[in-house]
Amino acid sequence: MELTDTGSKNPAGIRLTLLVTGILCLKTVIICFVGFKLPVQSFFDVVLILTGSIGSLLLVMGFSFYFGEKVNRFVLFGFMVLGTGILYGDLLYYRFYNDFVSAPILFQFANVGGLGASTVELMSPWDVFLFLDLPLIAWLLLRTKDGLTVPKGIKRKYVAFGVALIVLTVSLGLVKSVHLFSDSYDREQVVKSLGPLNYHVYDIVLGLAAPLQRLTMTETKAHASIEYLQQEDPGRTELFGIAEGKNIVFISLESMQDFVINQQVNGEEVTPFLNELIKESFYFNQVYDQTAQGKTSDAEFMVDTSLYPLASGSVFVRRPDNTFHSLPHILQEEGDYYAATFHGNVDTFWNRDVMYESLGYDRFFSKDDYTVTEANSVNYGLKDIPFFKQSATFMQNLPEPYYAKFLTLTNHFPFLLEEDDLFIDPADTEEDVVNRYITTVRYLDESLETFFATLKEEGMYEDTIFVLAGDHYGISEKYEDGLNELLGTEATVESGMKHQQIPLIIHIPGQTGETISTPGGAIDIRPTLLHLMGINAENRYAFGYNLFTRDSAHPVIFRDGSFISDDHVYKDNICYSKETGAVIDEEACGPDLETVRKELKLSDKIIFGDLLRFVVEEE
Ligand code: GP9
Ligand code: MN
Repeated sequence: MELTDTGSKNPAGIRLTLLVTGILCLKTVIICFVGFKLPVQSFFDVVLILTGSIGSLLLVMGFSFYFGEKVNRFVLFGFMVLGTGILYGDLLYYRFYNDFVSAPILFQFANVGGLGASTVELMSPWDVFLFLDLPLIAWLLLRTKDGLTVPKGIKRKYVAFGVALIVLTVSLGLVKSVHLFSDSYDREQVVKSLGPLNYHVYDIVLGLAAPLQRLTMTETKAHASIEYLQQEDPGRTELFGIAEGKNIVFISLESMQDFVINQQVNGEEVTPFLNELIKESFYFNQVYDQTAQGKTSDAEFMVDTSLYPLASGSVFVRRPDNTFHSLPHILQEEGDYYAATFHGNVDTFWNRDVMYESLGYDRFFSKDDYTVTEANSVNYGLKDIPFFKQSATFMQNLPEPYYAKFLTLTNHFPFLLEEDDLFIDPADTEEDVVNRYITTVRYLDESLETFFATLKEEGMYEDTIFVLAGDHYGISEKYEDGLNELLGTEATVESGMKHQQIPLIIHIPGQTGETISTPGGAIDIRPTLLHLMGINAENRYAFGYNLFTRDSAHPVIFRDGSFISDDHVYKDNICYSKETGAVIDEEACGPDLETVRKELKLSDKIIFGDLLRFVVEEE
């Protein structure tokens, strides 16, 4: 009785809990505005950001007294430290990836490593302010010894208040966007509406629920879902089959963005070899990077399957045992092709050793197959010049016709190179990452020249179709200022989108060059290649279109729900006129948004439901 009285007369425990929760809330709001720079379009957005975290933080902090009569000050402090730590982790991740960390990506680090050496570079002296309150709170908690008891009635009210706030938060979020939960791939929207902590909880629940989709998928449902992908034949061009029966060499150009093509730095070309090559190739200069957290593996996935990657984590890591209808499978069926893949890194990176089997590759030449020394490697592994040199010898023994995929590596963040490998001076912008990027792109270009020369010498050039494609951006948004400085461009939504373009070059020896400016994305590479190979690209359970006939009115869709179409650009939930760059009414983007939602959801369903096992196997 006495204890209860003490609690209600002097509720220091509850006051402390509210204070600590309030401070953590404040830190969360500051990180949302300053760290994540969440875009604010209306006052409603401000309300969402200010209120989103309170309810759940209250409930979490309540664990310091739910199971005892008094507030456990150590538990309270522990949650404060944990909350601050999570916020800081989110901030560091955001600074590098411009994205919010998701649970699958944490598991992925086992396969690909985390932020690693670059973490220190992501820290700022200002970050110390995030932790300055902790000693003060510790001191306050230590000196508060009385009034820590929390009566049962107060506990009940506390929980009810917390739950009510969460219900309010979710309701406000749904008022702001009815698609809040169905568009869960739009992480920024979820964080803005629910706060970072609720986002993490929601993300974990989604991750745990994902396997259920496989269990509940049935053959009937699979056939009904896949109907959308039974595209009508878009017609053939005179190019259909011009590369029929040829060997295919696909080269993934690590981190290469399209702006480097025909770009000069200090009076020198960054990609002299590619600039010459495109004069005798199909050069697609409006192809967009559509990768998400799976980076290179997402790019590979799109080229091989023409499906969208997952919104969080990599398909290679999350669903490597699925049934796929991939490029190696199609080529095998249609032309008895042998499929091999070459990469100078360890075979387990991105779970490739497992995934390549599901994708139908016959052979994976990885680090163990190459002679890799300290002298001939940099950053992630074997340098591109020795990589291609050694690969050419392996190629001699491939059964023909073959599909050979090469993943380059040297032009990878943080773009490291030794003096001997410099074929161009670094650029001189304020951003060292951009300056170094120019040198590693130039090195990659040099390696391609040596590779083509070797193939010509060895008689492996003439009867081959070459497909070269950038896998994803090299200069992330974090370094965008340096890129704008280099190119003399303004930081606009338009220029940001433009920087998302990757080069796609298809070269058939003896052809005349042609530049194709139809907008498209990485998912369109496979149908385009199949067209040239004389293989029907229709009814291949694919989202991509042949770029020679692609209807530019169909939006190019990005994994976060943004898109680019003939007339509109949609980014960060804002609709822009493509022509003027002006913000326009969201309704104008409505019809395209419908397509975006339909396609992204269906692609996820195919992957999480392992839907192709019902469709492909019966053939
Ligand atoms: C590593 C290479 C690079 O093997 O694929 O990976 P990334 O970080 O670009 O996904
Ligand atoms: Mn990559």
